[in-house]
Amino acid sequence: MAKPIYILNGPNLNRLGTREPEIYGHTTLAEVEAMCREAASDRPIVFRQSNREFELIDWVHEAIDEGSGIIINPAALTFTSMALMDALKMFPGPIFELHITNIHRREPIYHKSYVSPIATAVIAGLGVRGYPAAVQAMNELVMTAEG
Ligand code: DHK
Repeated sequence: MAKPIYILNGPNLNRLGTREPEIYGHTTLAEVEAMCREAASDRPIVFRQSNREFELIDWVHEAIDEGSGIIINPAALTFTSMALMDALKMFPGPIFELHITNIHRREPIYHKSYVSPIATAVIAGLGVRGYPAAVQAMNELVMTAEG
């Protein structure tokens, strides 16, 4: 069985759809999950969200053993968590850092990411459609790696 792509979401993304819709849109996280499952076609995915830093780190550890690739929207932890960065450094496969908004067009506090220096790619500013786009690209990458 093909190893799953892990899609991990950080703090406050459980409120997607009602959280600052003028910035993050009206699509809910459950709808984003459905978009990702469709984009993944036969590839299994693990789709999770947590407001707890340690839980995201535990899931990265799980992906080290079980996953083919990681797509992560660390949300605010992007700019604060060296612990999450250190966990991601141990992951042997491709890592996509994903943001719904273009963080580089926002206030300076959103400009320095701890994840970007270790990510294979960064997707920011496509809105929620960045998720299925990331899944499609990741699927092609890991399929190539699996030969
Ligand atoms: C989501 C958040 O929660 C913010 O803390 C980030 C990111 C941006 C997003 O665009 O998906 O800065």
